[in-house]
Amino acid sequence: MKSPINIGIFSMKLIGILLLVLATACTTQLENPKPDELKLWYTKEAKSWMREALPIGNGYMGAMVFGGIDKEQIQFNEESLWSGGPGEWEAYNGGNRAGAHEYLPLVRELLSAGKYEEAHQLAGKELTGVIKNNTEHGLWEGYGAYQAFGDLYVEVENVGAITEYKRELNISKALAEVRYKSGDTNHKRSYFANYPNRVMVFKFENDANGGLDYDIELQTPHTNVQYHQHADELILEGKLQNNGMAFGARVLVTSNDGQISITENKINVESAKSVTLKLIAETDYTTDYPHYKGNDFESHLAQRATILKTKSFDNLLAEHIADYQTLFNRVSLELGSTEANTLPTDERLLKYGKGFADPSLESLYFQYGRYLLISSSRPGTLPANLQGKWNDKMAPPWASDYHMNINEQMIYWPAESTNLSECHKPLLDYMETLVEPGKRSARDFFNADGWIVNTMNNTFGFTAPGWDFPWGFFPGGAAWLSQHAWEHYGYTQDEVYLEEQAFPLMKEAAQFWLDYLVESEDGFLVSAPSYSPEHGGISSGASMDMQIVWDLFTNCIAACELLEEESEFKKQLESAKNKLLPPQIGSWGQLQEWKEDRDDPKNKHRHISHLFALHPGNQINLEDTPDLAQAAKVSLNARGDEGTGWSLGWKINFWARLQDGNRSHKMISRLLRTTTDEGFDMIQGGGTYNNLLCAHPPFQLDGNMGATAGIAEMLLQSQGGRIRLLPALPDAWKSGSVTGLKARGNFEIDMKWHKGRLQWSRIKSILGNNCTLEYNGIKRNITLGENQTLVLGPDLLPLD
Ligand code: FUC
Repeated sequence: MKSPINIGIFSMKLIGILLLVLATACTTQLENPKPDELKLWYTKEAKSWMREALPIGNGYMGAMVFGGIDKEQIQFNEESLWSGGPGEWEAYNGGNRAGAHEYLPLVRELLSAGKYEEAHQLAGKELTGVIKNNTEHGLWEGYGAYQAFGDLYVEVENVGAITEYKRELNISKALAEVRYKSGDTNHKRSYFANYPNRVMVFKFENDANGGLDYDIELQTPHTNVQYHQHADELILEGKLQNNGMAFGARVLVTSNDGQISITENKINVESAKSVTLKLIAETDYTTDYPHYKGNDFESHLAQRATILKTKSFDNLLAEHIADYQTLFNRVSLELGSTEANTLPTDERLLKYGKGFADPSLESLYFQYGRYLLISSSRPGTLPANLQGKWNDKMAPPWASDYHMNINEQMIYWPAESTNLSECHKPLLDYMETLVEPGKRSARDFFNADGWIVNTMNNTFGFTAPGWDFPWGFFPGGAAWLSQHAWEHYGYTQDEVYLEEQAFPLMKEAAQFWLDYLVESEDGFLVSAPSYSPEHGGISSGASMDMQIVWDLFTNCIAACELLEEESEFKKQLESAKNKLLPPQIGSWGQLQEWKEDRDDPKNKHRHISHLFALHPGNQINLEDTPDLAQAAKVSLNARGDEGTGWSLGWKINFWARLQDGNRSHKMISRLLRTTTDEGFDMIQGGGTYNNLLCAHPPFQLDGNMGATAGIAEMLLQSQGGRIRLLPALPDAWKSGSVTGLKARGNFEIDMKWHKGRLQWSRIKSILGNNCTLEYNGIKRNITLGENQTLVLGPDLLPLD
């Protein structure tokens, strides 16, 4: 018979084994997913810039790589090269029209009298911005446009038939590669954009006996330029014809084995097995209002060239990958893969468009959005514009500018939720540069305090309404941007930032609205005049204005409370907020786009501005305002499931907020439909080019980013003080996992689900904040210490 002690030891051993088994089970269960190789790849060289070339970028510069076999083309940009502004036109002053506000009372009187046509005429004439001349798309003199910078061409000696061609972009490393054989010779090329050293690096290699010849040439479409060649360097210097902006680029050429020589404006490398090119570029632009110039780019380029000569390709690549992955690797997403995973991306996209389920194409698209943001928006750079930093034209669509009536905000929607908070910084810093010119616009047009921006913004402080009233008038732009200032705080909880950067921006944006709102006959505060973005007519109190102002006032009040200050200002906001015209439900159950009930149920317009309160705002939600949420649904259904790229991107988010994952997924499928349309389709549109860039059409970055944000929103939501796990999981993503998504309050969340049901979630509180979690109707308050992690089961109870 065993003694009690022995039994004790025995049972302790048993418990130990059991614990071990359990622990092992948990470890297997909690193991982070191994991502598929995140690659876009093709078996042909790119012919089309917009549809096929592959984008790389370091925030400051962008490049499109074609992978041409005999002649490589690398088309590149530097973010500040813009036409227009004070250099072009001495009288340029951000589009402002001195004394315009004198017409404001009359416009308001006409509106009150119901004389909309006359109000529109007058506002169109007097409350619009001034540019030098009004010509075609993107050729707006004075306003200017983002400019193509140049092309680097490399002629490659190929001997024999070309086989095994492969062109790829590995977004796990932010590295593009081309490989092929010419005869028996293997060729390999690598391309990446290094942020820490602000350089683009390209390497051409072959294993031919005695090496091969490469001819390198730098070109620019600009005409006022000089080319110089030094021993191993191509130098380009120029000034834009349009505004005299000075710019320069350098290509440093190195080869361990080849003979480097110069002919005319080319560098020739003979008998080389390997050639490395380092490309740098800069301009004399600064963000300093009102002149926007004075950057000593020549000495910066010279200094950088000296440093770069000491850095090897391997050195720069290792540094680049480490830097990039610090951001990129924070989030992984697994949605399950199918055999389509093995196909080249263009074929895969085609198959997807025919209805073949390919969830890992969707997760690739999600990660591609993160890749594009990291590549076009890093601390110290300008924000990503309509095309990120990629543009091959002098007159790109919509000037490739900053559109503030949806597009620019959408580009930054995924910044916080997909754990790229640092990439949000350029937008927040850019906002600061708009305050001074924006105050001038508020004063000139509305005789109001505070700052505004309208629909279109350039790099030269254009903050006036656009020069055509129906699309150009949107003083709500700064208030909407202020949501970004607030959200950055919401996710990071950085109070120093809130006090020093966010609150001043928000406060001055709110000050404008305190001045601009007027009391309507029925006693509400409304905006007047007001124009629902690109979908008027002119009226008072269009819903989007009211919802954005509600959002701004709500956030400002919360900020005042957190900062324990500004009690007078806070009181003003509270009393104004109580009088704001609230969202209204119209005759067919819709959420009204205007104060008046005049929505057309057949209208399919791409802008769905009156649903701002549902997303990205939170004034309307399923729980607190179910009737309004239902009305938003009615409106959304009426608008239908088609739309331009960004419009579809927004619809993914709307349906996610309405917790209809299948409908969100339908929008993703629509967006990922393959297209070759490079024109301007303003109605049906939408789609994806072979390089996975979103087609408005034409290419706009917003659609990519709206979808990336939407996918995050389907998996995790944290608005309204609660963290919802898998709130809009579609049937198409039966099993999967995600790591590293961020929730407001500075939490990091990982989840794994199986057959549509959450298996576990892992929540980490970076700052030791408490939170409320919600899944499948269960709610639980969670207490966590600083950097503490908790693993929970589907019942939201701890697993370990
Ligand atoms: C807004 C939209 C257009 C386009 C442009 C860049 O004006 O209405 O669809 O996206 O921005």
